[in-house]
Amino acid sequence: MAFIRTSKRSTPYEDQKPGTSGLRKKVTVFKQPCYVENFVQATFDALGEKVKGLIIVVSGDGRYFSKDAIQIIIKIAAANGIKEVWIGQNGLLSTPAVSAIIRNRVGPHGEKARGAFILTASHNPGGPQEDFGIKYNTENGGPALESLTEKIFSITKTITKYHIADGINDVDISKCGTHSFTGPDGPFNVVVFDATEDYVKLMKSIFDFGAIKNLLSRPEFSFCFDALHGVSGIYAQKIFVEELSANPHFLVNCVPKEDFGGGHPDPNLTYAKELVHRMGLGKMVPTEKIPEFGAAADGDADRNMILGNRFFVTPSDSVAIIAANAVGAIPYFKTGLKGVARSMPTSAALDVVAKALKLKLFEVPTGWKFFGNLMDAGMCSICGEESFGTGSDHIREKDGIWAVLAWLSILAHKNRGVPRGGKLVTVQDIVRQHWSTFGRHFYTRYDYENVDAGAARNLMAHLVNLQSSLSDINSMIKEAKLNVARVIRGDEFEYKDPIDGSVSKHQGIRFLFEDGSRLVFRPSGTGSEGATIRLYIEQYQSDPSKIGVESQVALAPLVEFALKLSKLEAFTGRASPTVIT
Ligand code: VG1
Ligand code: CO
Repeated sequence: MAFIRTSKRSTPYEDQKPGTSGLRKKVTVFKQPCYVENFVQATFDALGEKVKGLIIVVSGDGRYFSKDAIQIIIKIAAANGIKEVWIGQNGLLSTPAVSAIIRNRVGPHGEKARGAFILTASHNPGGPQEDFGIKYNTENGGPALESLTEKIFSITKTITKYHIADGINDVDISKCGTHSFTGPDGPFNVVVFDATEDYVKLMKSIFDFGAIKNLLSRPEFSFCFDALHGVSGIYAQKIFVEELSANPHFLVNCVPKEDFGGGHPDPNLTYAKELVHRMGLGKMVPTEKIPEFGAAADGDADRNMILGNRFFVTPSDSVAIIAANAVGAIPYFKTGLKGVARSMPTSAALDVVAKALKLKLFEVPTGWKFFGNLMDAGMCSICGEESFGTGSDHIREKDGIWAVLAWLSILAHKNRGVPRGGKLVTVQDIVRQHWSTFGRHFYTRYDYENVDAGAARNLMAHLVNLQSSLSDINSMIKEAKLNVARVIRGDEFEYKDPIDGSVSKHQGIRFLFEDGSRLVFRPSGTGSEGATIRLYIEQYQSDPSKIGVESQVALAPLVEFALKLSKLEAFTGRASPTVIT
């Protein structure tokens, strides 16, 4: 079928600035005339001449409005000289699967995709009144770096036209197959393929599926995976049930829904209610037997939460434990780790492991894009964020299902000597063992969602001012008899990328204490409305007699101090946070 290229006039929007991970707004905002068109055209303009003849991937977590956006992007891509658009069946691909496809999938003539539009607002809710998002990933499979997103943003502010194919009708993305067209730049194809095949192949090359299958077949082992109605469900079905023969009853909410069943597809103790209940961590005691292992992923399947029987593993501990056990338990790492990395607010549990294993540790700002250069340079194998993000250099995104397979591998490894029917080493045993070897980093995060934007700015300005009055702060600690150590430093985190030398400033306000404790404040860059303030609180404990204390109890003095110091309630009018992790 032939099409022609037409250029349509458009007027710019002022608010198309990509945040921590792409452009995220309410669906109602994305539905404004030319809103999607402008952003997509601006991305092609920012990439410049090199878009001609490229293959790009377009898909996402299946949230409401994805199908409309896919059809628009196909037509704009065709008119901009893209050669092929690769789409997961039904427009579904998890964020990690997109990254894997860019890096590994090869077309019939040996060509690879060089970029992707990922349609997701990740852990934010979906539906007509909720959130949508578009994120551009580049040829290494990772999110576009700030240099590119800044360029896209500046183009969106002055854009006057976009190009669109005239003569391409909506493409049927519900069936696998190729749709061929001819345009002014030559042939243009839309290729629809199975959404799971590339990712499943990659996972099989990383993990020992035989060992995991053996663990899952043990009658004394049970598992519960909750996809929260996000896209991870299709991968869970393929990998856990079809490849690893897990009992299908181990999976819950594994059919993707456009509105995620009305919930937040956010794998934490507040939003993953059903799983939290099943694992015995809710207010009610479950009537069914509690599984040994529980896990959840977010809407686009790049986040994960790991639970044991009545036990929560903090994401900061999770990455440290994976790093400490990777070489023995996961074939991909058998020759050793190249280095490890964490985002700044993530606890230092990983630092202690890095020191013991004599590995280099990198501390980067919040956002997975900052790990990309380190991995491309072969300096980092495993990395993580406190926000339920864990992953490795197998791709350039965090990876929820990978994290679950990593934990299953560690469980399989620790239980390899336990006879069938014997008492299993549990998730809790593994974590407690880790704490007794490395010490424990008590950790909590308070999120204040949808705070007035002006109030949030004033709060941050107040915190910046406090950095120059540490002696006053320490007198206050003394006078109020707060049970916390002396503050020795207050600063704003700044990062210089060791590979490309780029500098990222204002990445969070830190107060560092004499005993290694930390308080971090930063505004979120992923919200779609108002401002979200995050407060991160951490304290290290190496005394074995104090390691078992309840986390919120251990951290109470620091929390009290953080709220007093920041005057958070006075600034925001919030007496308590929206979510505590
Ligand atoms: C949050 C997390 C950050 C994560 C980002 C994207 O960003 O804190 O660690 O990388 O979300 O995750 P912010 O700026 O709101 O704190 V996802 O799963 O939403 O792509
Ligand atoms: Co996500």
